[in-house]
Amino acid sequence: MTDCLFCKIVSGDVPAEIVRESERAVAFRDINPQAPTHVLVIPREHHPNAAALAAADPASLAAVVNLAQEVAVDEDVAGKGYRIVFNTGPEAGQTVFHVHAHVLGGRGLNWPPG
Ligand code: D5M
Repeated sequence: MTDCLFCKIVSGDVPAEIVRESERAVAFRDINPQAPTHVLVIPREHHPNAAALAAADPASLAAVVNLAQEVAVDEDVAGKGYRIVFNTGPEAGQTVFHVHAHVLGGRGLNWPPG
């Protein structure tokens, strides 16, 4: 998609601190971190949200979750626990409509989230 910020990160047209990549997914640090570990994991292909990705390309959704786990291991948060969040829709706080998993860890995380 030409006018999508995260498509531009995938293509390299917008810089990002990429921490891991796989054939189907890319992981990069969130520009506004909410925890010591805050990485976004996205599929290379454009889909607006997690449900749309699951319907169109379930293997890429699995690739996003697998890359999130690899990031958690790299960041040393997999053992203590981490959170994967897919904000879906404006009321949930989604601001970028290229599906992304927030990978959050490195501190105690409250429940329920705000
Ligand atoms: O999450 C969108 C997230 O994307 C939000 O946490 C900020 C982050 N963001 C926005 N622009 C960038 C760039 N250029 N690099 C890295 N991270 C970025 P949402 O769930 O849609 O609110």
